[in-house]
Amino acid sequence: MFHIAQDTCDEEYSWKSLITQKWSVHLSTISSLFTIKMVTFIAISFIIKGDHYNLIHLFILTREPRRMHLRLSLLLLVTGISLTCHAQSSDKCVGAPGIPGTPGQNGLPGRDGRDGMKGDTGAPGPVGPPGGFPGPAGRDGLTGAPGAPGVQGNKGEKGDIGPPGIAASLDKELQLQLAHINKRIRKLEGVLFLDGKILHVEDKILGTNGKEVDFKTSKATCESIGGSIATPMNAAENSAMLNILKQYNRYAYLGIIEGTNAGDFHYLDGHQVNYTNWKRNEPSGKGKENCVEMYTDGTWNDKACNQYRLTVCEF
Ligand code: MMA
Ligand code: CA
Repeated sequence: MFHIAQDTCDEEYSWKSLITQKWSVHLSTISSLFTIKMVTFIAISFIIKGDHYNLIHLFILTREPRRMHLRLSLLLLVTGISLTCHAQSSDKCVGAPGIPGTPGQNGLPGRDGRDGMKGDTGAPGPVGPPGGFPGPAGRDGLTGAPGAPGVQGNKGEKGDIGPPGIAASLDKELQLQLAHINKRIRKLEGVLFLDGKILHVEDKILGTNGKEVDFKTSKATCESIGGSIATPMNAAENSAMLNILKQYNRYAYLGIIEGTNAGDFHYLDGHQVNYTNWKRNEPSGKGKENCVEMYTDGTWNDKACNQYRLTVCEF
């Protein structure tokens, strides 16, 4: 009929619970059978738990015997409710911690997980056993580089003697061609002479390109056009070269160099010089100035070969 809190309680609560559970239920059903002794017992229970309100009601009921049984039943009902609520709201007590239970058994295995990502490509497999068929032939390769020239063959046999010709001096056709060529050369020499580029001196022609370079370059330039660096062999040639230097107001190297012995100057073909025009107190280099330059007064000076001098060639 009434719900009672199930917590472990102290002694006072046990007493209230006893009253509520035992007395309120059972006495309400047998209230018609109450006697004075029973009423007295209930009154004592109210006194013990300090319920003065119900205690007063109990005495009021006992003074009206006619309605006592009905009132007593209702009173017991209210008392049970009161005790129950009182016990649930404020008289709970904290019990001692219980002993932990034994661990449960392992659960069943879970379901399979989802498929993982695709793995890396595996390493190449081992070479298979021999016995496969050879593949088709490849295409022709590129043409190789030309080989080295072969060894020169033996000289052939001498040919037959040709028919007799005519002397060049008697060959009119050839003589006409030579005359024509000489005429054209004289015209060109005349133009260059007028321009101051060349000078005739005895059987030599002297010329310049107007450039100033060191001895080595000047020599190479002259040789590259079929001439050689100017080398006066006498006073006339020296004078002709001086004319060119005066035009350009520049010094020029000569085709003369110093040998291993200091002061031993010679031509480029190795022959000893047989004409010189040294300035006074020159050569003075004592083996340290291995080239020879011409000043603008026509005199010579031994000089280092790395200076920039006018290129003058002879043909
Ligand atoms: C320079 C140099 C020489 C030359 C002397 C003459 C100082 O050296 O040109 O070769 O002999 O001048 O004084
Ligand atoms: Ca000198």
